Amino acid sequence: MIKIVNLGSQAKVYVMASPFLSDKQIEQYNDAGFVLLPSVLTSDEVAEFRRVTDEICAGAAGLTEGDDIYDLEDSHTPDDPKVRRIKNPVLHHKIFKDLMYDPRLLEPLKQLLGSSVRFKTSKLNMKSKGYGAPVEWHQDWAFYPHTNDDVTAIGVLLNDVGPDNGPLNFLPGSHKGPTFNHHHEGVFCGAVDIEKEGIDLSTAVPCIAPAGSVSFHHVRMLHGSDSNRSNMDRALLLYEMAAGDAFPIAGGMTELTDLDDFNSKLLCGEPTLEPRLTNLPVRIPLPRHTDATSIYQSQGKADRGIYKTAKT
Ligand SMILES: O=C(O)CCC(=O)C(=O)O
Repeated sequence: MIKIVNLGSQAKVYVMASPFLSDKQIEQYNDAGFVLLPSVLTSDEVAEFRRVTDEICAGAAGLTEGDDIYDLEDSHTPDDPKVRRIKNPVLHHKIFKDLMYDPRLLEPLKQLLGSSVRFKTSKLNMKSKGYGAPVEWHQDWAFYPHTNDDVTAIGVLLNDVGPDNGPLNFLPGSHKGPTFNHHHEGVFCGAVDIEKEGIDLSTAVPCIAPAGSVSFHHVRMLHGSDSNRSNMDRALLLYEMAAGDAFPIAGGMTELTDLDDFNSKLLCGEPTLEPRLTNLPVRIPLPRHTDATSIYQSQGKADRGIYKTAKT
């Protein structure tokens, strides 16, 4: 991997940047539940991701409701399109698929999950300036428990992220604790009642970093993000990844009826029919709101959030 370091005037030094995590970074992931790698993508690469993203978002003009590609903000109208999320962007442009195989993401991933890694799904949360919706505190594990928790989310920042444009917040160490109740009135809503559970968020860490930075957060980590009331966009590309021997217990991809499809999602390593089982706290994310197709919609079913959507 070659990184160009500009020393001013005309001097440039070419440095071989290792894609591998240091022991300290691995320790941080294991202890805190997340690790942040600053400026992994170049500014040209980020610009290209944003160009493609804008191109896809332009397709939401004229829509009256969300579909297989777009999750729309509550304030969206056909004349004033507002995309909240591009669903599974790897299906919509090659650039998103190629990045999963990039050693700058794949090598750290293998260090965290092992030599066999399966891609689950992807999403691109837009959190646009002025109105981008909040995501209430939750654990991804509550949505898709597996036979073991070698499951992680990779976050690629497509904008500079500061304190005001809705950074993702992590609660360090929470990945070692309980799986919190994500139900409201007996139905899965995908949000934790922070007050009722007595959770102290005072040590939460905002994921603040330049565009092109990459985070990895553990599937049991509590996290959430506020509405974007600033004048700076905050698009975040997320990939959900699992160790090859982590089999879904519930949630997305639960039925596992198509083994070829399941195995085709391996980014590296060999397929197995032998799940690795670990003794972990699990809650089943059922029953669900059948009319809720995204985290925003299911969280909207319960008035238990600490964030409020910005008024547009
Ligand atoms: O976009 C965000 O800030 C939150 C993302 C997240 O946690 C999710 O989509 O599950």
